[in-house]
Amino acid sequence: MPDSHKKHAGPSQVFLGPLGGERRAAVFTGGADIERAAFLRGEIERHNHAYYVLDAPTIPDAEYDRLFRELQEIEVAHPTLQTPDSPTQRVGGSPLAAFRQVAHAVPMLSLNNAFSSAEVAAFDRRCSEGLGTASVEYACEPKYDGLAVTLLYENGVLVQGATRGDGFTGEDVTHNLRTVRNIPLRLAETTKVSVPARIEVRGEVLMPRREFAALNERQRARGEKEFANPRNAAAGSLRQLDPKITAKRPLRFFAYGVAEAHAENNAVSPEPTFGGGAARHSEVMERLAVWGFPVAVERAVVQGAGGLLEYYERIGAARRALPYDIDGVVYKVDRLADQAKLGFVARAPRFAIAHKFPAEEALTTVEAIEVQVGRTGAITPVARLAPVFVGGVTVTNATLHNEDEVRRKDVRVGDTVIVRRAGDVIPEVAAVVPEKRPPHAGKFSMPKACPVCGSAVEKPEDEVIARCTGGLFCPAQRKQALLHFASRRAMDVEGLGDKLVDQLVDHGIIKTPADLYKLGILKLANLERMADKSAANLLAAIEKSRKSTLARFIFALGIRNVGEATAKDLARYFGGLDALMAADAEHLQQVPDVGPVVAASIVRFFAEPHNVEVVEQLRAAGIRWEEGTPNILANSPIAGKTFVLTGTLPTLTREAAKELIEARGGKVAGSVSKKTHYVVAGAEAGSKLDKAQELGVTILDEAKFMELLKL
Ligand code: 5U1
Repeated sequence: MPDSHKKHAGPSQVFLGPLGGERRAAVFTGGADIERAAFLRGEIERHNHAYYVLDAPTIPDAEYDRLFRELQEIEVAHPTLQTPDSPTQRVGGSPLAAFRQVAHAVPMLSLNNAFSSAEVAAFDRRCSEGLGTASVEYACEPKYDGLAVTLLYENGVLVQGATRGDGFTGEDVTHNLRTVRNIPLRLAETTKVSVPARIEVRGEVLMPRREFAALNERQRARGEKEFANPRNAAAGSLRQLDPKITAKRPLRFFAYGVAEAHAENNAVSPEPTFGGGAARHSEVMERLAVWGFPVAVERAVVQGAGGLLEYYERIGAARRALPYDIDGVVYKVDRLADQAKLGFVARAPRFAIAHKFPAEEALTTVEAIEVQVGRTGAITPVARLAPVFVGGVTVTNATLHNEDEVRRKDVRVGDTVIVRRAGDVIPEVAAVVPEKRPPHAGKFSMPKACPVCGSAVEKPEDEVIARCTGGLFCPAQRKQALLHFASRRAMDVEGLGDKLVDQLVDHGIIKTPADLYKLGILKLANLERMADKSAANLLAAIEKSRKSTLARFIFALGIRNVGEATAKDLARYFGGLDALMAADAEHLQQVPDVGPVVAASIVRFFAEPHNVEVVEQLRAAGIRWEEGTPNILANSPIAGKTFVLTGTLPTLTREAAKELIEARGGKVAGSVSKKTHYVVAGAEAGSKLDKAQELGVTILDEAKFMELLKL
């Protein structure tokens, strides 16, 4: 988020001490301040409009802040100069006790829906027959997935804002709507279109997707309830009694029409003028934009059913790229006189229709929570669902991402959940409906063993993903493991690519990389698109790979966190595979650049008997390399171990003992703790010996010490 956004979004961050007010009071010059305040209001709103409506900031943050602060100072010093359309009102005033009811002078109707091309064609037919014209022009725009509101302006100033409610009576949320940054508090006056004395503008309040995700992130960090979707977040934010809370929520408004407009205030005109005689809905939208309202840039005027369907396809394809959620498109007969002619049926206009996209969210129940093992061993909890039609397909599974996510959303077996499938994204459980939880709904726990191969499941503390540790053995990871094993920088088996691996694994010919070395021409010849020559080439490449290097072999095993460079370091340090396999985490950390995370991965890999089995099979298959000269530390039994020396040893000085330890990769510490591995005690050992006994640390005399060092 750019800084300017934060700044414009939060003038409440501007601190104004009492001093500011006093200072202004001292320089109050009556008329000059009135003029200055009016000028500042105009300037600030102009910059707000540029930033929030046009998406084109016009001044640096610091300058915006300066103007804002100056206006605040004038208003604090002279409260009578504070007007309801002042941008300082956007930070939210005092909380309300309850919402006042507002009767809508013009009911806020709902739209009929169309779910298919046939229904759209029928709508077009009804319109053209009703109007007696061969072809009708329509104004089209996205259907925002937010909350409908109505805004009343008198003499260009926002005086009331209300929710739709039941369509006839809504709630007065003026205090909250004033905090929505892209709602004009005063209509822009231009020479192009005069501002009507009284006008009621209708539109939708919503929360952009990205801001919604950030809000949920903040809610999560504070341990507060997250919102299921942007629409719920927008609704929850608008129905706050405390406008200061609403002011902090990233709400946006889009205007989609005018309910009524009158040239003169309080004139009850049966023929709304729409601010100076607009003849078409598309012109009304232009005027709204001129007055400062945000309107959809995606709007268009099209001809007939063909034009409508093309528009639907175009917006549908662009849907995911829009910054906010839409649930369809709206078509309106463009000419206002034609709208009036077609009129209304029941509670919906005949001249408009909403063409809905397939719903992206639906309710269903969780029948089970199981886990799925991915190609890399990642274990993902998956909700098995009662089949539900969502996002245009029937969904029976939804990802729960990881164990933390299951806990955070508190998803349990038997729960009713909101499932979301947006675009081609994998369906996910967006939220649980807590009121519908049955008694004894089953909690999920991560299995200890991989459901596919039975190997141990590990989840390092600082990671979110649990993994199967049987990388070389696990059928779920077979293809990935094999491709990696054969890759150029690993065992370099030329010609063993994706398609071949798919066939070899799918036909059950290869289960582990060791099976590669058992392949014969007969097995290969039966595979698709495998000519004799290719089969012979592959066998030759496999044969060639038998002679390799230890570093390549270590890398080929696919141990998590062990890349090519680490594999080389390990090979150089240990010189042979047995020493590597026997090393514990402390010992492994003696290798340059190997830290606790890498060391733990290596230990985990060789602790899994399935992996060791495959390593042995590979060695038995005749893979060989020249063993290097191991680092002196590689076979040291004390590498990585911590010693404490106390008392006088019979022959060794303390210095000599220290040198012996350090030369073998051990460390010498000054005091005994739980982390001490050995205490070497001589005559007149003091409190360190007592402490070692207390903590159960192994105590060695000089002879045992020398024995340990194999001296
Ligand atoms: N975009 C849009 N949404 N929407 C909702 N336009 C629009 N128009 C509406 C409604 C209820 O009603 C008018 C056609 C009266």
